[in-house]
Amino acid sequence: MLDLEPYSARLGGKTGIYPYKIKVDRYLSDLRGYFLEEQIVEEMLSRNENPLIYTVYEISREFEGEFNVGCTIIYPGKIGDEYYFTKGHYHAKEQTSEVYVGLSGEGIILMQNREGRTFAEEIKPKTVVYIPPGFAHRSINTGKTRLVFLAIYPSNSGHDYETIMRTGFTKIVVERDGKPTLIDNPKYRKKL
Ligand code: M6P
Ligand code: ZN
Repeated sequence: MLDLEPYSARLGGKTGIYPYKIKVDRYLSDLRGYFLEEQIVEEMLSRNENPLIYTVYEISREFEGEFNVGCTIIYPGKIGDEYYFTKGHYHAKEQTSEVYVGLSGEGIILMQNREGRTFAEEIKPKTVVYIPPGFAHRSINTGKTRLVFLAIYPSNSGHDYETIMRTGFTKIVVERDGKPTLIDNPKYRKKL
C-alpha cells in the first residue's frame, strides 16, 4: 500500500484555493486560433496587447486512483462578442469523468462528444456539473466578474487539446442584446 497523506486546502481568496501545487496562466497568445474573430486577436497581439484570459491553480496527484483538484479562474472579457473561455479538452484516457463545482461568478460549460452531441450547463455558486467520460469540456465566463470553479478529476485522465484545436466546439457563446447567447460555431468542422 502506498503511504500517502491526506491534505486540506482553503477555498476563496485571490487564488481560489490555497495552498496549491501548480499555477498555469493562459494569455491571449496561448489561445491563438481559438476565437471566432481571429483578426481581432492578431491585431491585439501585434499591438503587444496580450491579456491574461485564465489561471489554473492545481493540486495534482501522482498515482492512479487519486484525484487532482484544480481551481480555474476565468477573467471577465470578450474578443469581439465572444466571451473569454478555457481552451477545452477531451481526456486522453477516454473513460475518465470530471466534476465541476461553482465557487463565484457565472458562466457556461460546453460539453460535446466525438459525434458532436453537445450540452451546455450553467456554472455558478452552489452548482455542480458532471462531465461524463468521452465529453470534451470548455468553460466560458459570461459575467462581469471572475468566474471561479473547482474541478475534480482522476490524476491519470490526461489532456487531449489537439482534437478541439482542430475541430472547435459545435457552439460558441456570444453577447447578443447584452445577453449571453449560444450560437452555432461557423468554424466548427467535423473530425475527419
Ligand atoms: C479545469 C480542469 C483542468 C483544466 C482547466 C483549464 O480546472 O478541467 O483539467 O486544465 O480547467 O481548462 P483547459 O485545460 O481546457 O485550458
Ligand atoms: Zn478535464
